[in-house]
Amino acid sequence: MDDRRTVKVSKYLSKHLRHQPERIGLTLDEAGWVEIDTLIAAAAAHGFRFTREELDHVVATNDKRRFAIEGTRIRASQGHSIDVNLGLPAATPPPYLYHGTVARNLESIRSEGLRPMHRHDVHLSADRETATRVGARRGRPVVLSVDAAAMHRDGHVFRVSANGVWLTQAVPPQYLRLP
Ligand code: HQG
Repeated sequence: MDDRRTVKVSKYLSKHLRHQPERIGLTLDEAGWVEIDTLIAAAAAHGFRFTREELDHVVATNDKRRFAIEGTRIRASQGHSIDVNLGLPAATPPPYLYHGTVARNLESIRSEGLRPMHRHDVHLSADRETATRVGARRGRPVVLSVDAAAMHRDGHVFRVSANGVWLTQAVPPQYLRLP
């Protein structure tokens, strides 16, 4: 399976396991899971064919471990825009977390803090390198530090996805350190 094919299948999975399952007639359960056989059949019925072996390869080699398989089912580990309850327990964050963005968002972030925008939660990284990569998707990356310890002390809830992304509902501006 070449890299281009792997990325293509991965993007297809992201689209239908996070955002638009109905586009191929899929229904995810409330935690975001779907039977792998059902997914493969629905994709094929809508003109995109891939094998179980290809799916396993994508899941195993994905750079961000975006997908999780449990038994006969698969789900995206985070990043949904559709309503799912991942059932992740609340977790104690490290003292600082990081968020990668770009300069054009800073003014608004300075006044209203970080908001989940079209996703469920604000996504935060445990290290600056990862946050830099996240920001770089949109241009020259700018990395903000989040005083996660203070947020946690003040009652904000954090969860960590199966692939190590820290999630919280919003980050008010007073917890942010901007460049
Ligand atoms: C920005 C990818 C203005 C925020 C990545 C970001 C990540 C604001 C954008 C994951 C704002 C939202 C998530 C405010 C936030 N005013 N702009 N108040 N609050 N923003 O894609 O964090 O490849 O929803 O800075 O690697 O960039 O999909 O979030 O620029 O882990 O697996 O609004 O998506 O992973 O963009 O990325 P996104 P994100 P996957």
